[in-house]
Amino acid sequence: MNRTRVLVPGKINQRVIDRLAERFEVVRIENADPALVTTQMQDVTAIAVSGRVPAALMDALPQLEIIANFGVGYDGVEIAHAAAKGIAVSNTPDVLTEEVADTAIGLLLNTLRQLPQAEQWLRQGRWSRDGAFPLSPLSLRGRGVGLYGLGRIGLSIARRLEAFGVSIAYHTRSPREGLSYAYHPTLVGLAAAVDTLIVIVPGTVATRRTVNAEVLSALGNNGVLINVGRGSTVDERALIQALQSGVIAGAGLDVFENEPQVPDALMALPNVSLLPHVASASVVTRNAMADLVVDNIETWFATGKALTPVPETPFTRRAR
Ligand code: NAP
Ligand code: 8YV
Repeated sequence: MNRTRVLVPGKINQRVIDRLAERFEVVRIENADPALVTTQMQDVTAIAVSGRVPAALMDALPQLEIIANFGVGYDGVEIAHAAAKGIAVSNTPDVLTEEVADTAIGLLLNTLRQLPQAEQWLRQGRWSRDGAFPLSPLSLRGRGVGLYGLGRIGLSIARRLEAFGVSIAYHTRSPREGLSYAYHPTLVGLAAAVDTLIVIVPGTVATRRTVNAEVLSALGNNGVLINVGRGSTVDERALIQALQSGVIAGAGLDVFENEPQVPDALMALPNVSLLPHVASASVVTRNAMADLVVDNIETWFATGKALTPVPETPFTRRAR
């Protein structure tokens, strides 16, 4: 009997491949280029992906039913096209929430207290040679933290921040019920009210480059920007200028506009802490994400429903 074929464009966590191979025929192509789709791949009904799925790749696969995205953020998938074609898209919410919130707090402390630089000072023998590491100009003490995004991960970050004794405010399109954090209907209003801004919104057309020169200026010269959402949300050129000229005091970034490229100008700055998109990158959390990718595909074919479909594609298999 022919086994259901699942296409994997580009690299993905090995556990996804191993688990898929138990039940499906896995077909791999180097990247999401539709030109790599051969006539033998015309019966592919599912994609498992960590990265991009352009509209043209969907169009090259006439039997495609489901795209299972490795990651809660699915900005790499042309979602409007999938929705218009009746292709279900699933993502990996919840299983990474606490890990990403932990990393956001780590990045915040690294940025403020220069802990990576202090460790380098020790490792380079400078503690014994030159004396104590210089005092960090910035501290979390007395700060007001604003969350741009208060969904699953944003709320987990806020809960952690409560224990640090800082004030907490947020901006989203609609206020969340039952929370005591101050709500700001505009991003610039939030930035003006706080000195620390944590970005944890999805990368969408509506959030694109919304952290711009005006928002950074409102954050002020003691301001610190932390981005664990998507690089597309921040105007990177405006950020570099703001950091170079003292418009804000520092930044901690896990995500960038053009990953894995990080601008030299950003790397050269002493007042930034940079991570290579690792917020969910522990073995335990990536395993849970891999399992959810495969479980979505298995459940789709077994029951006709994805486990964690994205809101734009609430399809069942029969009613697509
Ligand atoms: P979520 O539960 O869907 O939360 C999204 C939040 O963003 C909500 O509070 C939503 O509130 C707000 N939001 C969305 N669009 C907005 C807009 N245009 N203006 C203002 N607020 C907006 O998602 P999540 O699970 O917390 O994940 C959030 C994002 O984090 C993901 O989409 C992904 O891009 C990123 N992420 C990054 C990493 C990493 O490795 N760095 C790991 C995991 C996730 P409203 O709908 O009320 O506006
Ligand atoms: C992953 C992420 O690094 O879930 C997300 O949205 O950004 C991260 O957890 C990424 O999806 C891996 O491709």
